[in-house]
Amino acid sequence: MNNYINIKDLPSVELAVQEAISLKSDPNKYRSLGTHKTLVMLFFNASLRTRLSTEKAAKQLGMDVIVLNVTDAWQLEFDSGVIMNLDKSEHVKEAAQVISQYADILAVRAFPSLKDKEKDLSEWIITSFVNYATVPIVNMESATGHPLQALADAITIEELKTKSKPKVVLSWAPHPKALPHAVANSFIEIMQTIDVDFTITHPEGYELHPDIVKDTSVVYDQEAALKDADFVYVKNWSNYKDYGKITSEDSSWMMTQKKLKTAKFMHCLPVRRNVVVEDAVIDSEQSIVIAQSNNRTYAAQVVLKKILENG
Ligand code: AN0
Ligand code: CP
Repeated sequence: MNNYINIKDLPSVELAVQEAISLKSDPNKYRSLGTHKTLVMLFFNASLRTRLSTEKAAKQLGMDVIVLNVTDAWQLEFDSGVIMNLDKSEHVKEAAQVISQYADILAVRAFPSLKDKEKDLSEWIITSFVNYATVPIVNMESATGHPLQALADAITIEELKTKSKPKVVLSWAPHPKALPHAVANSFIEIMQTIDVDFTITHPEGYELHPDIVKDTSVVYDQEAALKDADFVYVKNWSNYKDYGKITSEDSSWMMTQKKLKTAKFMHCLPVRRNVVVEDAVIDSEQSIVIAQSNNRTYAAQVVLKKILENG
């Protein structure tokens, strides 16, 4: 594997999940693989889990890690042929090549604008790094995908399922801030590759990109969708058609103990309590959000290991 931009870059999701589970029982087994190699992590946005779990994963592979919050660096220009006489001090063409002098792998987090749909869909930031860097690129959440989170979620379901084909439901939740589609997109994509009975539920109008949803069943009636669920993944996303807008804050979509019944509760975190999910759910034994965040380390470790093994 060279880059990890999308879960489709994994040769096999199933094998990656199994490898992550075995790494977990001996996380330092491949410490020599990354010796004298450096991971640079570039953050255009805030992070708690991605930053710490990816650094931990790299260190368990023996790598050195350098983190740069781009707000501390020069403002980057991404467009070609621009007369750079305004606020941008450096072009991504130089920046990506320069970072490649210090890095063996470059990981990037860059959220969408949620204003310019076409530009966000073009994945202009992460694509610029793929195009101009001379080292492999790892997606730590881009405009349209969060494949490290999705892999951690698939690992968590594999570890905690009690039947061979569990029912998994992705359930939209209200949120006061417009959030990206990335987590939902990658979760859908990975659920489509593993052996689960998968349903999506959201208010009418909140349809995600049809190229992502494909033939996955979408049920607008949340209660009907949640029937007999084993895992309920709760996530807000802003409107995709009316791009980046909040067209519903309907609090009746919040996840409650009454709706969850006996299912396990999943969320990528960070989560707003009593807006997205009530305390009684996230504080209960049915919540597996901490297990998900623990698996971020092993998801990142599998990805970095595969890239290092590729030379
Ligand atoms: C981000 C999102 O929804 O994409 C990051 C989640 C991992 N969440 C927030 O900005 C709250
Ligand atoms: N789930 C996740 O990616 O969390 P952070 O935004 O804190 O990295």
